[in-house]
Amino acid sequence: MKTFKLYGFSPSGNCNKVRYVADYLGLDYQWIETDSPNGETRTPEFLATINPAGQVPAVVFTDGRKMAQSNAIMFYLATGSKLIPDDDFALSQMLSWMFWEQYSHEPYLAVRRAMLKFKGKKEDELDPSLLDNGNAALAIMEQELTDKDWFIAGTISLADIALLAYTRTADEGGFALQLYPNVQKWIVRTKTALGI
Ligand SMILES: N[C@@H](CCC(=O)N[C@@H](CS)C(=O)NCC(=O)O)C(=O)O
Repeated sequence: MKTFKLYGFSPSGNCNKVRYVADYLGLDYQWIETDSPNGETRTPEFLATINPAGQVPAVVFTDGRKMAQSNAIMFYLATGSKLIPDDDFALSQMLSWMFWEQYSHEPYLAVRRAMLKFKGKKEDELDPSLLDNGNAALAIMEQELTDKDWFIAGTISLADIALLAYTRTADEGGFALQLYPNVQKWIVRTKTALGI
């Protein structure tokens, strides 16, 4: 059994991804609320004992081992479960979506939301490329979901959970989810499967 402390900020999609997996798998963990926008991940103690990169999510296992990066943590927690396909090619496809999420999706959907929701910015103060690139990411998801319910292997996997985290809150970043009906249906499907 993987037992751990999960340092996370409740509104953060990156942190919630890990929480979704841990809850879905019924893992034994303690959530430690960590106010990242207000510097709680940048204290000398946090940097020295939890994550030298100064970010959440971060986990500390009961044996003292630590891990950061949402998608890596999810992968470790879910290893051996049905959230990761057995087939090597499907597993690599799952990872492909998870890398894409961190490089081509989260930097636009999460950042635009953070600017509006936590940094007090107005729409007209934001870099227009955030909206354009975020919509490009949503359009790719919409296309991918044209003829399937899940991103890979015909069932929910970590790819869906990684992508759900900031897609479900896209409206808070000023994105019009109604333009993406396949994505909207997939959000409901994935939330239902996770029981959230
Ligand atoms: N790539 C990282 C991103 C983590 C991240 O950006 N965490 C934010 C909260 S969502 C944070 O802790 N920011 C505080 C800071 O950088 O000072 C992951 O997926 O875990």
